[in-house]
Amino acid sequence: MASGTALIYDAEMTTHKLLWSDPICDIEVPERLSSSYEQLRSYHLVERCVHVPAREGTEEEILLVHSLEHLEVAKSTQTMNEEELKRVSENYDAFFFHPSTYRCARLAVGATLQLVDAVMSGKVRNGMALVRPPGHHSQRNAANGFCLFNNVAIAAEYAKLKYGLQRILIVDWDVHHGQGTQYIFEEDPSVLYFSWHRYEHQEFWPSLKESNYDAVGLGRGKGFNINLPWNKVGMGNSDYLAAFFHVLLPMAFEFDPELVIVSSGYDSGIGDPEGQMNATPEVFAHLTHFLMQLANGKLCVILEGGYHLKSLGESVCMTVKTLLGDPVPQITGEMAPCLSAIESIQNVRAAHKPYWKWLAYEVPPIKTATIGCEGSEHFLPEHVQLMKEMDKTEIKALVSGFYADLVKEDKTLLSLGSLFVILDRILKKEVCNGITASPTAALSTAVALRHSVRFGFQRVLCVFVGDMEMIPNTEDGKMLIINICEKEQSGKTSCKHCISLNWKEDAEGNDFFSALVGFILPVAYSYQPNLTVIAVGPNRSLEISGISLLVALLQGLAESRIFAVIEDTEISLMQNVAKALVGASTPSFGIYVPPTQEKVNKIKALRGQFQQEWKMLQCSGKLSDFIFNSYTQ
Ligand code: Q9C
Ligand code: ZN
Repeated sequence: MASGTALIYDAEMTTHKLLWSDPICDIEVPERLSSSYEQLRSYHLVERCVHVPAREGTEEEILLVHSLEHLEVAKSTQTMNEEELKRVSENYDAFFFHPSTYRCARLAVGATLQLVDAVMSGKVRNGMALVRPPGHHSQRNAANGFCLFNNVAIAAEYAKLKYGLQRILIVDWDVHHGQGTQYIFEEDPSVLYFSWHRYEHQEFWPSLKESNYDAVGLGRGKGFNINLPWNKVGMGNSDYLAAFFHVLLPMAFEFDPELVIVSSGYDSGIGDPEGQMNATPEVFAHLTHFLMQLANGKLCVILEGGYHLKSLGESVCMTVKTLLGDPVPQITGEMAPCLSAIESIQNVRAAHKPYWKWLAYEVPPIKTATIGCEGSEHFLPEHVQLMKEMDKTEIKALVSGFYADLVKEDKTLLSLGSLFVILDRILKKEVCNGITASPTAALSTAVALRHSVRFGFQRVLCVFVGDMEMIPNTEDGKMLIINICEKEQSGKTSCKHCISLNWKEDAEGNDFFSALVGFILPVAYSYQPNLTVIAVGPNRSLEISGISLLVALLQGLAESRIFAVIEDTEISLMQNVAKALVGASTPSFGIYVPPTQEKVNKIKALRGQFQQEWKMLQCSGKLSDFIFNSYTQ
C-alpha cells in the first residue's frame, strides 16, 4: 500500500486579494493560506509531508466542468483596471476579481489535480492542498461565494476520465452548502456528494431550497446527493460525529468509493464568524481518520473556507497530522447531539431511505409533525417536530382555483399553508403522522383529501367528527368518509364511500368504543387505506377520550400514517390527539358503560346495510338477521 502524505502549497496563491472595500468579501484574505502554512511549519508537519508542486490547471481541464464563456470571462480579467474588475465582480454573488485571480484560480485547480495524481499513482497515500480561491460554490457558468473554478468538481471529473473511476465520494464539511458542486453532479450516480451546512430553515446564505435534506439528486443521480442542513448555530463535536455515524459513514461504506475528496472548509470550526459553530479543531482529526478507512486510504483534502485564522490553522494541522498517521486526539465536550441535530439527521435518513440498503429495514420512529403556534412547545408532547411555515404566495399557488373562492380569510389561507407543509411530509413518508389546527376543519379536510389523492394515494380514509359542512365527492372510491355527528343529516344518505354515523357519546360513559369496534374499524380494515385523515370540526359529538381512542386504534392502518385536523378552538384536544399520535398515552376509559339498546340497534342496522360491501363487518352466519334488523328500525 502507498505511504506518505502530500502537501501542496504555493505562495503565489496569496496574491489574489480584495482591492476595494466590501464587507461581504473582506474575510477571504491571503493570510488564510500563509498563516495555515506557518502553523503547519511550527508543528513541524511540513517537513514530514511529501512536497508536491502546484501547477496551472489547463483550459481543457477547467472545461471539464465549466463553460467556455465562464473561462473566457475569467481570463479577460487579467488585464483589467480596478474599476473594470469591480464591475465584473458585481455580476456575481459574493465574488471579487484581482488581476492575479485568474492565475491563482488556475493554480488552485492544478494543485488539486496534482494531489489527485499523486494519490492515484500511488506516489503518496493521501494529502492536502492549500488553495485559494476556493471552489465549491462555483458553478458551470458562474463565480460565487469567493469561488471562481470548482477545484474539487474538476478533480472528480478528471479522476473519472484519467483513471476510469466509477465511484468518487466528495465530503463537503465546509459550513456553507457547496451548491456549485451539487449542481454539477446532481444527475451523476458516479459521484456521491455529501454536504452539511448552516441552513437555519433557509435563512442562511445561499438560502436555497435545494440545500435542504430533500434534495437527493435527480434522474439517475437520485440518492447520490446528501444534504444535512443545520437549522441552529452552535453545532459541536458530538453533532458532527453523530452526522458521520448516522448519515455519512453508513452511506459511504455502502457506496464503496475508489477515491475520497474533501471540500475542506474550516468555517464549520469554533470561532469562525461565518459558521458560528462550536466544533473544536480535534474533531477534524476524527473526521479525517474516518474517511481514511475508505477507498483504500486514497484521500485528497482540498481547502475551501475558514475565516478565523487561529481556528483555521489549528484545524488544518489536525487534518494533516491525522493524514500522516499520528494518534487521534481525544475529543472534548459532552457526548450528546442536540435535538436540532437529531432532527436534521432523522430527516436526511428518511429522505434517503429509498436509495440505501442500510436504511431499508429501519422503520422511521412514529414521529409527529406540526406547525408551532404561540406557546405550542409547552402543550405539545416531546418529540413532536415543529415545522416552518410557508409564506402566503407559496400557499396561494397550492390552493388551486377549485378552493380559492372558499378561502376568504387570511387566517384560513395560513392554516392551509401549515396543512400543506405537514401533509406533504406525511405523503413523502418523511414523518409518520402529523397534526394541524384549522379555523375551518371541514374545508381543510376537503383540501387535504384532494391533495392526497392528487399526490397519488389510492385509498384515503377520512373519519370526520362533528358537522361536516362540505362533503367531497367520493364516487371514484379513492376516499372513504365516515362522518360521526350528533344529528341525523337531512337529505344526506349514506353510500358505500360516504357513511354518516349518528352518535352522541355519553359524557361519563365510553360507549363510543362499541361503535368503533363494531363498525368503524371493520369498515376501515375492509377498505385498507394508505392514509387516514382524522378531523374534528364544530359540534363534535365525541368526548376527548373517545377521539383519542379513535386515533390510537386507527394507527393499525395505513402503516400508522395519520393526518389529524383539529378545529383551532380546541387546545386540550390538540394536546391529547398529539399524545395519542406519538403513542404517549393509552386513553383511559373509566368504568365500562354498555351502550343503550338504541345504540346497539344503530350499529346493527349499519352493519346490515354495509356488510356486503365492507366484509369485515360480517360476524354472523345468519345474514338474514342483520337484514331483518335493518328493516325493522
Ligand atoms: N449576504 C466559502 O466559504 N457570504 N465561501 C455572502 C451575502 C458569502 C463563503 C453573504 C460566503 C461565501 C468558500
Ligand atoms: Zn464556507
